[in-house]
Amino acid sequence: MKTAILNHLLYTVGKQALGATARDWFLAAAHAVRDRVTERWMPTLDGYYRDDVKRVYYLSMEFLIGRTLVNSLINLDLYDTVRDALQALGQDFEEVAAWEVEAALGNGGLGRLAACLLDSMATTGVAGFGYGIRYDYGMFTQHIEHGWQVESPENWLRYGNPWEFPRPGVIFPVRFGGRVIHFRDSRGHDCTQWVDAEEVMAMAYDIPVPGFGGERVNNLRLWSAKSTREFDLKYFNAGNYIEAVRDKNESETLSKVLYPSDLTVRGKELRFKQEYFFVAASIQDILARFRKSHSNWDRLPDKVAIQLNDTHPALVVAELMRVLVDEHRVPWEQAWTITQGCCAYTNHTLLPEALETWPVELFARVLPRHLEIIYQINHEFLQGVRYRHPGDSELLGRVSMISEGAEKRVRMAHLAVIGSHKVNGVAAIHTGLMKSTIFSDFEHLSPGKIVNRTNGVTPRRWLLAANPRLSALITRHIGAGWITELDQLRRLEPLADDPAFCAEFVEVKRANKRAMAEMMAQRLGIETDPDSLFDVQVKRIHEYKRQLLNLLHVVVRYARIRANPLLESQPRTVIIGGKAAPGYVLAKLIIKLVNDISEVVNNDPLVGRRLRLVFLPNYNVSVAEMVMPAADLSEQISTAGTEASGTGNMKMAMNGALTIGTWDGANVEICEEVGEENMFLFGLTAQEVARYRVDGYDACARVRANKDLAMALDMIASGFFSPDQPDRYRSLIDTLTVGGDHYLLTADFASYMAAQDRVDRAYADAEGWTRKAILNVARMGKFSSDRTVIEYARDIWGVDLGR
Ligand code: 4GP
Repeated sequence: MKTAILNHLLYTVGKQALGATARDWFLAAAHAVRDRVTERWMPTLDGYYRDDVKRVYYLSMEFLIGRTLVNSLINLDLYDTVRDALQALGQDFEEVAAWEVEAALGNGGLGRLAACLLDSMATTGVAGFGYGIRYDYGMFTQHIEHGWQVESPENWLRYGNPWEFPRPGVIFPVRFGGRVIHFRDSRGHDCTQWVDAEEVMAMAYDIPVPGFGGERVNNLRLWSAKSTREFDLKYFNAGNYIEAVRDKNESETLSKVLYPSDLTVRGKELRFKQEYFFVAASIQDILARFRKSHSNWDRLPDKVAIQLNDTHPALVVAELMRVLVDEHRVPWEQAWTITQGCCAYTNHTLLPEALETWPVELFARVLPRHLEIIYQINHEFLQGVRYRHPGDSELLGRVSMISEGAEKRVRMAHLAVIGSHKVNGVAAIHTGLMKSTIFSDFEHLSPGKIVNRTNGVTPRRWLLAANPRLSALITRHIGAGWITELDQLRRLEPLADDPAFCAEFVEVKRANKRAMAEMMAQRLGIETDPDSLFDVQVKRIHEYKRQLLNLLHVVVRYARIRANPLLESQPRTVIIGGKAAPGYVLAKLIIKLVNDISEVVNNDPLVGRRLRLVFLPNYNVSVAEMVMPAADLSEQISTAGTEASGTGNMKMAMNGALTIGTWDGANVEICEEVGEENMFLFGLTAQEVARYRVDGYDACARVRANKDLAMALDMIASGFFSPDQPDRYRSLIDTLTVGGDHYLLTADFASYMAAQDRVDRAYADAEGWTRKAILNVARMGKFSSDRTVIEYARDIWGVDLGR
């Protein structure tokens, strides 16, 4: 390994040991590791051909991968080897590894789930291939300036990406615009052609994805847009250099940047084109691979499963139909059976504003043939519905793929549902709500099509790699089997009553908190007490996730200390982190509020060590890997019925945090596993929320009825935390009062405060808390993404894993 690293330093990086920077060493080590990965990658792919296995294609606009070095080392069991080799070369492993820029090709939960599923497919033996976009700029970097979020572009490729293989030979044309012609060919067949379209090329970059144990290495293929003409000679010869490269620049904007919005961006033509761009390239690639060993199209669903990660790749349905029917002359009916047989769709959100629709006008201009195909699919689908439910024109209007209104739009979720053989939600409650709300008509029309697949997270990254202290402790006591069979953690249960184990567990948590405290001191200049309760809410900033409810608790806590400076209170460090979509004004205001409150609280001498509030800037995968192991309390406080699943809730509980949460998303199933006595559940249920919404709700009356709530809102609204601009938060606070409080913070406030009191009491009993924390870890086996993948494989992908 030492030689391999030195060789790469010299021959790949072009440096000598003398004069090499830590980044050079990182690049050299990464290349040496990539060699080992590649050695196992080729045989894996060969084996898939040889055995003609069914392949699973996971199409996702986002893969929030994070850093790769440590994860690869762990999956290949090379961690010690590389650490020692670097040490022998006079380099500190951690310092070198810290130079890796993370691949942040995603916004949040949906993108990180995609990355966890890739790891689990490679580990469990699914021939799983990711397809996505190689954005030049991933998720923006968040800076905090005077308390406000400021975004800057994330130029993650500046120093090259050592993990990828460019494939200039794997390049496909993707077309936009033009028009459709229908004609009869010489044999009298009706034909359709899409003509006069503009072309962009999609070029592949491959990133190997090693499974744990290194037996299998799968592939993630990301597409990058390339212009078809490097230079337009006509302009170039005329001396107009700018015109000559304009076309190149325009086509290449397609893969330039990730849209930095979680939960869908509305109406952006470039986004629409990005979606088609990666769909069209992926379908060409998938079919070319299939055609290498098959000539009968009917076999496609036996050999190809296409999973649509949300509706962003839903154009697959129309594109696959187009290619089969127009290009390969497969009869329509047969093509439809094939398409439905291949496709399945995962829904990640019920929020109505996040359900993707595109104007018919845009379709007609950019993808005219696809619009025709969608109309045809819709026509046939609606005929079937009309036949079964004669006279129910309202039903037809509701299930149609086209929404009528001032502006006609294509409902991408309907296209995905109708074109798939299975549709899934990501937690039991979410799937239930899908069936009873947004997709209730489809549930009646095709019972059994909608199924649940509760999310999971990979224990390799989120426990083994992120929390080496805890994983070593676990392995010492129950062996290493848990790494691939997370249910084995159950064997820790009896140890929750073993004082020696408990002492070790406490020591691990304390060490993780100390490391986190050091990081906060160093990077943010905020001193925190590692013996205080670390209360953590890290996720995208969104009204439905209710960071504001968390802040109301902090303000009340602060006011209580001020009102009674001698008050004994359980020391707390409240940590909040997350990015706001750049155009989401209220979310950005919430970040400013966190920083304003923390400024006041952290500098108030009356408070002492009893309370700290920290905003953690630029929350990303690497920061998450540090935070999850250090959390005592995991805040999962969305309005019931709004968080589809959540996965941060799983990561924190797996690392021994107790959850304070609502009856929402996967919290419900975490509770089933770990027991209600080991969590702090509060608030309205999803049914109650629905009833409040129907019956109407008087938020102002709620505020008047609760002194603490009224006081906290008043302090914020009157400028107590923003003396430089006293009315800064009036509009924000108005959303909770006169604005009607859509996310029902005021309704859940009292019950949240009561749950926080239970937290304090529980934490005061150190032994009792440790026991609960250990039981949380022991009972999290269900939330491995290996389990999730095995469930998808069995009933959605039709892949036999022999389990
Ligand atoms: C997220 C959901 O909000 C989250 O509850 C879920 O755990 C995650 O997907 C994975 O299923 N949705 C998004 C999005 O990230 O962009 O819609």
